[in-house]
Amino acid sequence: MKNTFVKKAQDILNENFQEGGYTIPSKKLYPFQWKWDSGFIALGYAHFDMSKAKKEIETLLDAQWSNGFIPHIVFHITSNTYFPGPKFHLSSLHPDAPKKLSSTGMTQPPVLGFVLERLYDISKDKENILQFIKLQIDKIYANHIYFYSQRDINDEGLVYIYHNWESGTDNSPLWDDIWKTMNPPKYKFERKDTTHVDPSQRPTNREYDHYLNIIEIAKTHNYNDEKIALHSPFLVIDPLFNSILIRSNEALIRLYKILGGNKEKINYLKKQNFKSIDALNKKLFRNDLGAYVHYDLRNEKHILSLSSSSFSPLFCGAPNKKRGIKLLNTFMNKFGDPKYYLCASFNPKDKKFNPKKYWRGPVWINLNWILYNGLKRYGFNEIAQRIKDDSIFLIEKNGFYEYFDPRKKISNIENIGYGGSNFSWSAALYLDFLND
Ligand code: 2M8
Repeated sequence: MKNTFVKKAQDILNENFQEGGYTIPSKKLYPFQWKWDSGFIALGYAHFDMSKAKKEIETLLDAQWSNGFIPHIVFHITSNTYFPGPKFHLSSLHPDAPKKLSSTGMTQPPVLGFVLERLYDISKDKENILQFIKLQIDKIYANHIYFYSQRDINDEGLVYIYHNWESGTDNSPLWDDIWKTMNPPKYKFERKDTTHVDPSQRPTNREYDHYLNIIEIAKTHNYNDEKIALHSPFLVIDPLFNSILIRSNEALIRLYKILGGNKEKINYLKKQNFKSIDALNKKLFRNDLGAYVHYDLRNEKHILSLSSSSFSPLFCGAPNKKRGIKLLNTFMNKFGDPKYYLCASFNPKDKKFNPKKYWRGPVWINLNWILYNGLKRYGFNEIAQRIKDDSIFLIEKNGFYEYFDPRKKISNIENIGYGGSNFSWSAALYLDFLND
């Protein structure tokens, strides 16, 4: 039985693989290359086709800007099934964007460091994979330098995101109060996502007005980081984004050590990680909530809601053992109710929890993968196993969907897979879960 699902997962990845050497997240709904999707996708390929895993990373890095920035979508082709496309984003406004490839002017969580490390661990031919790593690693290092030099405006070791699409957790209720501080015009545009997916599972048009407005502001400043930091109405320190960066720093340190030499880079990354972990613990942990929260840098306040991102610092080892236990207790208390599959993307006890809507409650396999690895790192094996079992169960019962309803009570009655079908990172991480 398992073999059927493994084959299906491999088929999905192969079918979503494009001539240009990259994999789309899902047909029609997401017809380009996405940054953090590509990282997770490479982990899936690594288990059955290492050359495609490498290609995925190479193609993404081809779109890197000369200042080290890596964009969140690379528009290798044109497509009329997605909005907003290259003509809206206009990455060419930034002087460091490559001329040959258009992209967005925003980024996504920096997964490539830990992805490279996992490729190394999975690969049976260490010499060969090290050659590949040697060719790519400095580009990822340059990306981390970009973050710390351009996105850490208080020089505190924590980097900001300027758009909800940079978080990857796009439509989370976390951002609702920020939308209230804005009053964007009602733009005229044609949504494409809602022609592929039930609109009740996607953001509203008004929410899209906010998303587009932030991009318009960034475009007025030609995507200049300093100006964005001054003018963007959305400026947030995200625990998930920063935990991923810290975890990727850690991975680069290990890989540089394996490669030999590179003393300065190793020292820089170590220093940076020390500072970042300290700042993450001091600035983002709320003792009263027993978890990490987002910080709204523009409005200078914590965002006091819990989401699956609140526990992501386990992934980078930021909490000490005592705090790790506290975090686990909060997790179990708010998200661990046995009537739900793990892990809802937003606190099921919060009135804004919506089990069907994109990032406002459903289970996402990539967040599950991050939490699973974080929990294992602390020896919280039982709950880690529950996350893994739930992820595998949801996929095998419903299909390789983009997200899943966490409510067990409806799972026997209907298919609870939502959003895009034959979704690449669900397929890829299913393979990684099975091979762990
Ligand atoms: C979703 O985001 C895109 C914009 O980036 C969209 O809704 O159009 C998010 O789930 C994001 O995290 C993901 O990378 C992307 C492609 O799977 O889809």
